[in-house]
Amino acid sequence: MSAKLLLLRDRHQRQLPGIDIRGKSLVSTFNTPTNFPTGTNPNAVVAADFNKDGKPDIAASNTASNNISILLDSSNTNFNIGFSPTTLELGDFNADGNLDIVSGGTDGAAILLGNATGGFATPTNFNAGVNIAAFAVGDFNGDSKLDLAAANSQSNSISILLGTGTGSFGNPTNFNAGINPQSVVAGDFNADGKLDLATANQGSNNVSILLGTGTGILWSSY
Ligand SMILES: [Ca+2]
Ligand SMILES: [Ca+2]
Ligand SMILES: [Ca+2]
Ligand SMILES: [Ca+2]
Repeated sequence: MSAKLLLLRDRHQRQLPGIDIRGKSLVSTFNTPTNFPTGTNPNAVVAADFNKDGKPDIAASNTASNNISILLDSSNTNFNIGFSPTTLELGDFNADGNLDIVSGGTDGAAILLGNATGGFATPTNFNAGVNIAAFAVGDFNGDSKLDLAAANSQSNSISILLGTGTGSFGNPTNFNAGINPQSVVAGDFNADGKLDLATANQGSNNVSILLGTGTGILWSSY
């Protein structure tokens, strides 16, 4: 039996502790997908261990059936949200230790509060504006409660929705972005300890950086 030993070297060509993969192929076998049913026209997925069994689970948003599919090891449950979703994100918005799901779309937004066994409460709709292309999750005002940033694709803006810590959000406050923002991500881009946002603007071929003030107010600088 041939032995394979993967030798790792650093940039000075010094040998690092190797990974002994005797008898094992280096080639991964990702060529046989296994398919699981969702709702109709799923367009986004997120992975997390919703039922805390140590194995990742899947949530998918379905644009044509207006629902969110939760795929656990042994079950597949759909939650109707009452609008066509375009995106979904995760966070523990009511700080109970269980992951929750927020989803948005052209006509609304909803939150699904999770429990410890992978179940979710009936979705609650909230006002986040219209034409939501994407959400980013973060604590934008530094109160330790998770907030939302929504990319509003048709109004060329970003909305900040401050979380109450109970799974609800305040009314959206809008800030200018580029044209047709399709994606938004949070990060501290100027290293001042306050979360900022970056948007990908499909209509203006650029990225907007909106600097956070730490109060939930953003400065557009693009
Ligand atoms: Ca799991
Ligand atoms: Ca939660
Ligand atoms: Ca907050
Ligand atoms: Ca910053």
